[in-house]
Amino acid sequence: MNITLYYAPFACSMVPFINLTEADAEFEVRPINLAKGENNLPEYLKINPKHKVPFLIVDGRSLSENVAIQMWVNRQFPSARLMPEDPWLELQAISIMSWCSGGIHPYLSRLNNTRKVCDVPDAVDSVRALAKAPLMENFKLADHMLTGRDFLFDHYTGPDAHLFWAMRRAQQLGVDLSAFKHAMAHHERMKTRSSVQKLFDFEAATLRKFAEAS
Ligand SMILES: N[C@@H](CCC(=O)N[C@@H](CS)C(=O)NCC(=O)O)C(=O)O
Repeated sequence: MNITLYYAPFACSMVPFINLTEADAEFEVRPINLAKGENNLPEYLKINPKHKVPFLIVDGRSLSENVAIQMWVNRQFPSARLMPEDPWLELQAISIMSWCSGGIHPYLSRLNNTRKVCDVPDAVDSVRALAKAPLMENFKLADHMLTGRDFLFDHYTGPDAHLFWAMRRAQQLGVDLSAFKHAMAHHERMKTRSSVQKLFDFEAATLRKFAEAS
């Protein structure tokens, strides 16, 4: 089976990178330089008109959207136990991943590029503040969910990587999450996983290659 993941440093495509690694899958990574607009080049638009990452190609068939990609990884590699086995808990896992991609991610995108959502002069600080408030509300919920537990479920599952990305990106974009002790403990725990270490190494190597090429 040929698995290709289109990925960009810092982006939410690190979630399937981590989970494919957790599943011990063999996969090829095609880095996309978002800062250079490579996601809007005709050759990428041809395969993914949504111009986003992550994007997965499996034996010539393509799949977009993080939640669907993670469900595929879980189905393909069941022994990795990337979703809870109990059907109701599996739905809870899908609910958490959908929350990360639909409830949290859009506010991170606004912080990342305020101009994309509001081009009114001098509105940057206001857009940032309006994005930050719901992020804090959401991470407070995550903090409650992680109180007294190591992972979102009784063992590591895919949604842990999704939340990890969201919290990492928020901090990279200047949001202080230190008040959320349980969520931050989860975040630090995630950093010690070998899949996450592998991601960090790959990200650093990709950034070096991007810098050399420019
Ligand atoms: N709903 C999508 C969102 C993917 C997404 O927005 N990815 C960002 C990077 S984190 C991206 O590719 N942005 C480039 C663009 O919007 O053109 C998912 O969850 O997979």
